[in-house]
Amino acid sequence: IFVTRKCSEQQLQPLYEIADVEMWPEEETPCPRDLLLEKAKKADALLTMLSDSIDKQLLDVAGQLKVVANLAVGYDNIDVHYANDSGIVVCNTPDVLTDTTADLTFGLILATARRLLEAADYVKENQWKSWGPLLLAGVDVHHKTIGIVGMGKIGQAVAKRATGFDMKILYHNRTRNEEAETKLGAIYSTFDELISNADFVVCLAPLTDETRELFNKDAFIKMKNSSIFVNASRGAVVNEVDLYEALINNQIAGAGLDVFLQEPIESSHPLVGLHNVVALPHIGSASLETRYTMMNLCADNIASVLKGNSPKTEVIVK
Ligand code: 8YV
Repeated sequence: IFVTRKCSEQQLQPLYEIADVEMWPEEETPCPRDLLLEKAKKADALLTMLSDSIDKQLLDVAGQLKVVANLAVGYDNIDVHYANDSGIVVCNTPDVLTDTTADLTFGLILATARRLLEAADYVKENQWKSWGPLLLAGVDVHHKTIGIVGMGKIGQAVAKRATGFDMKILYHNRTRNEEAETKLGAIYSTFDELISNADFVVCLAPLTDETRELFNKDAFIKMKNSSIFVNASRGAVVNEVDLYEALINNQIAGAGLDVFLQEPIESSHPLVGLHNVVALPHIGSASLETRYTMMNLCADNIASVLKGNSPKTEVIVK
């Protein structure tokens, strides 16, 4: 079993009991492609990260591979069709990260609206010399309208948090989400209705052909000048040049971003330099509890497949 990033051995214990486990020893540096290809040739199982491309080339050389367990709910780094057709099981980590990612998304909403990072820097940089009535005044979150694009489990968990802030909830999704409508009062809207009426436009949709660059110049023009855009799904759902233009031309008021087109980004990235952008290093599911649980689930899934049983959370695409 090859694990492509340093993980907690304790959480992967079930794997050590059934096979030889090899782990790329770096926590923050991805396993080089050449090494990954070499390891894939001899592996029965891979425990992978979003930064590993599990494509046709890799799947073709992986002669004895039975299962790929991705430490993420998203699987846009994996050619699942091809893996499924080749008889290789693909697993992800849904559910266990829902609340943690929703907490972070709501944190981004609050941080952007209430200028929390600017305010914290203000204190750290010793600029706080007196008080002013409009000093670092942001905008309210409570009683505003949130528009959630992608009402899956994480979207619904964000909507649940929004009810605690007495927000009006609009949502857009491929299919209607009855539970969100009946339990949380979420109102189904077309994409255009949502983006033109929401104060906070929050994207939690997976990256697909339909969502790639969904947030582009046309979309930002339709959004309110006072609106804040929040993205905790995938960077590629946004055209980043168009977002930058929308922010500097005051077409929208701010952005809270946990994800980017090419990760990691550098501090010289144009969006990072804007005062009204809160940029985070893709930490949606990054609580200790959740990351350990995700590792446990990956280990459990791999062990099940290698023992000839069904994994708990398999990804099958049609
Ligand atoms: C990942 C994520 O866990 O689950 C996802 O799809 O984007 C994150 O929660 C993280 O990027 C590690 O791969």
